[in-house]
Amino acid sequence: SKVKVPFITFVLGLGGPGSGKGTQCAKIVETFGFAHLSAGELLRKEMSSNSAKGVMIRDTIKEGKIVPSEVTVKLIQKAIESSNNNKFIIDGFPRSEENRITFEKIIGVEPELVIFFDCIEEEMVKRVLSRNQGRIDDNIETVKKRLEVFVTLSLPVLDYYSRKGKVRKIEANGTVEEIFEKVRPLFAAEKV
Ligand code: UP5
Ligand code: MG
Repeated sequence: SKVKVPFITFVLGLGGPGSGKGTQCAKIVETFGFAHLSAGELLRKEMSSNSAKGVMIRDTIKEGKIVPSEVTVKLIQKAIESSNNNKFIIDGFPRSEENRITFEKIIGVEPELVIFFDCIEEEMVKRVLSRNQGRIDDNIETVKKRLEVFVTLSLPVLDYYSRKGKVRKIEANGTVEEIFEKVRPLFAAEKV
């Protein structure tokens, strides 16, 4: 069953671990009235339960791997359906072609716009390791695995949307404000 909202707008915020997706999406929410759907946050909330599913999610995140698509898509679907908003910025999803295909099958809507936060690896690693919020995947071993998964499984998703003309690449190495000044005009230009 597809999501029951008639006029729904999706923007995707994609990029490697520590590229600043969460930070920039929060500013987009604040400035342009979107609802923020962080796939990672939804999964972290779900994993705090000690159910079998919670344990599976925890093990997957600890390994820097991708949680089965149905699990993540269902969480996103629930969040959409319980929101009053009709504009959503999805942060950190889809992370693989399989994720994307499952999402399109279940939700049935394509994104208007895909923002790619393109940050150099050294900077991403530095940011993640200095975050200090107790995330089980913020250690050097898991970060290396997250980077590898990003390159092998997530970049093909960006290639797919690039071929459809939907990707806007933002150079994401500067300060939070500098980066947001490059993000801001996308929303005026695309009328989203
Ligand atoms: N920071 C941000 N911007 C900065 C700047 N310009 N200058 C200096 N510092 C900056 O930023 C990271 C840190 O850097 C923060 O401390 C921030 O203050 C600072 P943040 O905005 O959090 O970056 P973000 O790209 O969101 O980094 P995050 O670590 O959240 O990215 P990941 O993609 O690794 O994490 P996510 O939560 O999306 O996924 C985690 C795991 O969940 C995945 O590895 C995977 O195992 C699982 N997952 C799935 O399986 N499926 C999904 O669909 C989603 C997640
Ligand atoms: Mg994040």
